[in-house]
Amino acid sequence: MAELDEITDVSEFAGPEPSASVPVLAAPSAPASAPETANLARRMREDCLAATSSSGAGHVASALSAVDILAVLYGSVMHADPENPKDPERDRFILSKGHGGSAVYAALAETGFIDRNDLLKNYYTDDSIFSGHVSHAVPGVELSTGSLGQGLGVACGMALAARLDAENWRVFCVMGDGECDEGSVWEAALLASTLELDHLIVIVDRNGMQSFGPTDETALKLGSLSEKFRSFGWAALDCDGHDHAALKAALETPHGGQPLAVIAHTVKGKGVSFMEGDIRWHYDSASKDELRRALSEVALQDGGFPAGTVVRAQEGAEA
Ligand SMILES: Cc1ncc(C[n+]2csc(CCOP(=O)(O)OP(=O)(O)O)c2C)c(N)n1
Ligand SMILES: [Mg+2]
Repeated sequence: MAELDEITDVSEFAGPEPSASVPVLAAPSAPASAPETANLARRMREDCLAATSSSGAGHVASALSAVDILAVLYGSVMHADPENPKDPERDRFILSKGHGGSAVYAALAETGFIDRNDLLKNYYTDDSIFSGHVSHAVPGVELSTGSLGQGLGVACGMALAARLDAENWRVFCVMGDGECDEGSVWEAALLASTLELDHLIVIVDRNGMQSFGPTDETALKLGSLSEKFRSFGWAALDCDGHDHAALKAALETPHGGQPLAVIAHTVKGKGVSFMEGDIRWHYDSASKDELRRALSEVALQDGGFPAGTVVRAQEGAEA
């Protein structure tokens, strides 16, 4: 914690100075294109890494796994207004795998709901609203989670509320694949299809790992989750959970009369070579040297724009 100021200034790891025509992330009313959501994802990865490393928090790999899903949701798919986080018309988002909360905070910070410096300084510190498992004390967060298997039931309730109020907003719920070992997930899944909750969209972060290792070897055999959801009366499809165009297309698949499940195939720790697929990073946080290496890798993943461009533009640098 003593070196917070150094660590939270991720711009030192970024690329060249921004050019005069800085592309700034589009407002939610004008959905971002694939390069812009790629750029959003890169900035989110920087934030997840910096926040978890400086605070000594775990679960960085779980957050990195879901970053692309959240970047597409927040940057391109969901209707959500940072100026009005309680807008009754907003789409609702639940991170049911609440241990990956730093990814939600990063999405909220990088789309203007919360202050990024506040997040990086206070994440996982005593009395902070930014608890390691996602908290609804943070503006833009609908539901505190952390005990796995609960988010989908709440998402069903929200989708039913929208139906009863004749509202058009949707509910997006991201779950872990290990989380699908919980019986409550499948009880809620049956409820959703029984009630034909077609405003409900689940995205399973299918990284093939849970807390002790591979899902199918260290816990229950999950097999094909899309087949399972279909057999439970859902529309369901598989996609690459790091391909933004594929994710967007999957999330916009027509599914009239049925809830939709997108099984997003991901890599735990995605974006940092020494974290990818290594169970250590379910628990561990990066040392200062590891953070430096991780950020320098992530800085190269900028969706076609010079690394560091939008981070500095948002921090008020003159474009
Ligand atoms: C009900 C419950 N049981 C156990 C845990 C402990 N736990 C935290 S993360 C985790 C693994 C989750 O794996 P997965 O859902 O695949 O998420 P990933 O980190 O791979 O994205 C477990 C078992 C918990 N949080 N809640
Ligand atoms: Mg998993």
